[in-house]
Amino acid sequence: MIVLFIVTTGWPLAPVDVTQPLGNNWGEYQNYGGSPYLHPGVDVMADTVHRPVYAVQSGVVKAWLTISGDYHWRLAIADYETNDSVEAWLYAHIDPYQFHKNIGDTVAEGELIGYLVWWPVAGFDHLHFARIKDEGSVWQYGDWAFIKNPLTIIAPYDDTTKPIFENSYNNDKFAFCQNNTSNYLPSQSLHGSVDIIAKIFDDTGLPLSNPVWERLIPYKIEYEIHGAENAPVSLSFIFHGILEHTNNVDVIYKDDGVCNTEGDYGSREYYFIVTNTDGDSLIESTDAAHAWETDDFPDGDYYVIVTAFDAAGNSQRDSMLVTVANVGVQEHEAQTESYWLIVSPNPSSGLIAIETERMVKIIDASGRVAASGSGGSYVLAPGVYFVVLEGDDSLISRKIVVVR
Ligand SMILES: [Ca+2]
Ligand SMILES: [Ca+2]
Ligand SMILES: [Ca+2]
Ligand SMILES: [Ca+2]
Repeated sequence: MIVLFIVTTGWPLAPVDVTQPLGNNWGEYQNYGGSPYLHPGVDVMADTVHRPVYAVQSGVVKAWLTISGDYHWRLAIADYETNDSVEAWLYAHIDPYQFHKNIGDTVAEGELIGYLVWWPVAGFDHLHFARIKDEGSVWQYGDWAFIKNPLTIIAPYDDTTKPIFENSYNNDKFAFCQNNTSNYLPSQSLHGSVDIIAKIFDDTGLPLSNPVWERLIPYKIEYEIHGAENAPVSLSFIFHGILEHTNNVDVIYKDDGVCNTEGDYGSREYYFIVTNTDGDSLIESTDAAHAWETDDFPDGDYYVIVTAFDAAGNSQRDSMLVTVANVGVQEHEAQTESYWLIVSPNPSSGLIAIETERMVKIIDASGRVAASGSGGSYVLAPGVYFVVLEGDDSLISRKIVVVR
């Protein structure tokens, strides 16, 4: 038997047992004029200036430093004293000119540790709050890892609203691009490798002085496709764990002249490329290679369905009817009947059917032959594979994605 202990903490601003409004979420797109990045924390909003900040957990102060001027001083409070790797809470935007804890101080849960700095954007006073990890006697450089979304630990999190879908492309719910390009495709004639883009935001249900700041990213997004062939539910993104905040922003967010993702004080528009996933929870550069491989789906009508969740479990789904028209591919297959190679479903959850009149090899991502034989059913572990016709010098192949 596995017993799972879930340890929760209160909030770092009073009242600590009441859900506080948020102004930026974990992994949220940010661009204040430099390079875009993923927000490595949650911003707990303060309705007045100089609000007191309280430790959510006992520990020892390992860092008191600023990453930029007077506005960006931060405390890192490790769970316990050690020079080895240890998890900690990060409390940023602490006023350096008022009382605050210092390196080496031990801190009790609920203890006052400092006061929020007055923020230069009126009304945006906030605590940048994150779960981090580092090692050493003193953490001098602020080069720690951002390891966990605080909303997975903090309680209560009484977010009362569902995520909201907005139109991504004119009056259409979703937008469709040739994989990793800005070549937008009409939804009535999708073909080839297609990225699906959905515009989504969430809020906590708690008002802020500027409604733009209430627009957060959701916690989790999934997509699926239903029609003559189905693509089973696939995890697109989940914003709960390790965040490499300067990497792979463009794997998650579409940002071009049509789907123009924005995240600053004046505008927050989030366009998610829901097909950029291998199905796992890690956001990697290789995820961008993935798309809806429509040539594995017979021509016809399909429902594209996207579901978004917030960290409190509220969910919303939306769908759009589209048409696959792989005209060129079909003509090619009709002319070369002996070269038929149809793989379905794709992506699959493990069981795939291969239609071909020739022998095939299934090759995994490291180049090993995972299976070989004639047409029929194959069961594959999660991963990316290529099916190739054996002995074929014209290189007819299909990529298969098997998700958990
Ligand atoms: Ca919500
Ligand atoms: Ca933009
Ligand atoms: Ca991944
Ligand atoms: Ca892609």
